[in-house]
Amino acid sequence: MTEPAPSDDLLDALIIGTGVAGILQLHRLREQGRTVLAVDAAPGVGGTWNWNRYPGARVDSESYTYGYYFSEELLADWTWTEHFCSQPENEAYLNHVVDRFGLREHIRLRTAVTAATYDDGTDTWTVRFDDGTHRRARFVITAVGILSAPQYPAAPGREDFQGVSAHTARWPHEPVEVEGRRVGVIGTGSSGVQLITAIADRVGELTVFQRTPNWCPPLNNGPLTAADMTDLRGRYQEIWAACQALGSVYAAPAHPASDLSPAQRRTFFEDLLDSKRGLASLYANFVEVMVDPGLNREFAAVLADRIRARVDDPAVAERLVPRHHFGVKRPPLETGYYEVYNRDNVTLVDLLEEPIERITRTGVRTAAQDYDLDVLVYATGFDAVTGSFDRIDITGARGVSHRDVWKAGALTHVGVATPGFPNLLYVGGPQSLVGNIPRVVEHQVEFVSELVGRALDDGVRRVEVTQEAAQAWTDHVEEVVDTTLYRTGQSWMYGSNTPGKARAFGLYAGGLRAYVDRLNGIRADGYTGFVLSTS
Ligand code: NA7
Repeated sequence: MTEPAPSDDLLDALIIGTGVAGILQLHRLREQGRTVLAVDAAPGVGGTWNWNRYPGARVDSESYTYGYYFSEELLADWTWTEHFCSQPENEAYLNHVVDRFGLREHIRLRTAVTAATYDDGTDTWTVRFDDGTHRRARFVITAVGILSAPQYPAAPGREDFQGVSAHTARWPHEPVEVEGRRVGVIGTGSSGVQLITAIADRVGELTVFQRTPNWCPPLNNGPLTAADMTDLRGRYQEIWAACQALGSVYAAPAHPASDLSPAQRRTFFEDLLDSKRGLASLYANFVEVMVDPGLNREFAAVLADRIRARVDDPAVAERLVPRHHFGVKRPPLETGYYEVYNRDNVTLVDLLEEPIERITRTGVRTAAQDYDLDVLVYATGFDAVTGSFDRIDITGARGVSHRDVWKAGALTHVGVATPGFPNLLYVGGPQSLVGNIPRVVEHQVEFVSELVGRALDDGVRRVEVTQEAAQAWTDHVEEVVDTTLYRTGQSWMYGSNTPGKARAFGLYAGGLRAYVDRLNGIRADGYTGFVLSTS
């Protein structure tokens, strides 16, 4: 008898993606002794932290709230060097986790999934790769990320440009030479803000093409000493527990904003920006800031004053002051960003005044003029939330197309599965937390691992969610966000940055505790909204 070819071995699970979510999912299923393969298109593990290797890339949640918490030994032996670690440090950490837990032999890199098709007859998935091979699996678990399908401007001529060009989310492994060169950057989201700050003093000329200015609170990063790490290690459980409300170490004030006078509130806001770190401007702020337009304007006015104080040219400062409510677009966090615009070698081009007409052989043509460049960087973000799913041909039961089912926006039961796609489960996907992704992912991975483990042990052939359950969660996601100012925004969270995309909120604004309570309730009630079939 001949051995079956490896591609014919039926895996218990195939995981798409080896970022923060995929690595943890792989580890949990390996702990159960399952046959699992994780595949990734990238040349290395790390997902976001492999692809986004542009100068200045770093986390905007504290390193110690962004790492894994599943292993005491891992917490004890890893040392973070900064409050907000850089991309190389985070990539090294994720590689360390993969090696420490023996996961690398279960990972296939440089392997893009092109299609995944469910077979109703055998209740298995066939997953096809870009090298022409395939694998079959009982379960497919996507860990593809909600910010991983890079998006370029629709302006024509991108292929005409004769200089060097790169997208921040597909940054080359070999260095991109910017020293002394004329560099253009399109986009001023988190990636643009980080990159612009990192390269401004190295380039010859820097032209920043800004469409929408965003509110950028200070990151307030700093080094972590050996003593800091000893302190953190002693408080890891406390830190983890604090993160269970919002995914952050910060908590909103217990009293309402109206308890303070306007002058006291000003002092509170100034202190928030000066003495706290990272996304404290969202999480340690009054909850009403994301609900009450007046209070939001009050806080934004403090940020606006700071921009005007830091940027020498008043006309440039005005272009950098946003008009939308603070926080409805995810705020980039900055360290010296605004001072960049005081440099002689930096020009801010306001695309609201002079939109891009096309990319040319020599650079960027706007409605006003041609900008000649040696290097053109696209910091233009992602086809967010559903984009990385849409780039795979996923076909479920009875030939249903995943892309079609999500045409009007994601439709999931608690962000974990979609009706019509048995044995397809998501971690780190749509309709889960706004905020610190690893903190929600760990709960999803536990939920999915238990569900898959139970199905495999109990002879369950199909795990599906009902249309009613998915519609109810999707309605709930919209109801919750409609109580906040997010609804006033144009952001990737709504898909507004992708031309032609239906407007639907892709995350869950109800907080981590409410989300986890929902997951726990579903599990405790025997998987409400799921149908587990043994025949
Ligand atoms: P973002 O936050 O989506 O930012 C993309 C930026 O690129 C933003 O300033 C966009 O302006 C701009 N953009 C996008 N398309 C165009 C076109 N066609 N022309 C001009 N400018 C454009 O992506 P990032 O990578 O910076 O950050 C993503 C997330 O990663 C971030 O939220 C954090 O959670 C971490 P717009 O605002 O759409 O007018």
